[in-house]
Amino acid sequence: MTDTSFISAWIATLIGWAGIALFAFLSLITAPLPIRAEVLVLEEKAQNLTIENPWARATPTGARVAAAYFTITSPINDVLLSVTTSAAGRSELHQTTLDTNGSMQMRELAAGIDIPANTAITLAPGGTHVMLMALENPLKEGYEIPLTLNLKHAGKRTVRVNIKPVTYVPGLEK
Ligand SMILES: [Cu+2]
Repeated sequence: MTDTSFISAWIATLIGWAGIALFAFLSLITAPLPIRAEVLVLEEKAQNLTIENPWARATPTGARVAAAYFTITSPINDVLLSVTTSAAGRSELHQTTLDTNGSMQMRELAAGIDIPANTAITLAPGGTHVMLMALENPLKEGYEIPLTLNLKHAGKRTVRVNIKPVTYVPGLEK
């Protein structure tokens, strides 16, 4: 093999590799585009979700836990993945259920809460709720606390939770 044929073989190899790299790069930037566009449309639609009537009961002095509720409606299928608030050390999504002995149990909804399209999902006492644990301060009637909802498609939404009287029952407004 002469020097020149060695060099031209080497250049051919380089061009070959460059071609593969260019092809890989092009398929990387072009192929996912339709998928990405679909996600963008989905996320844009998801922005029209509404969160109504966020509320929580006031807590008695010394209580370190509370529950928060609201009604959420989304134009697309979405998932409420988690919630956070500066008012509590920890916040979880919970489901209240009756066990076989008829006693109330709570379990964490680690996978979140499904929000089917165009269906109002209401978190309420005795059902699904936001569990606020390690409260920084008691929740005082007439005050508000911020609550940030983290949704799969709509992203993060912060609402202000109204603190209702400790005896408040939804639907029995006084
Ligand atoms: Cu709970």
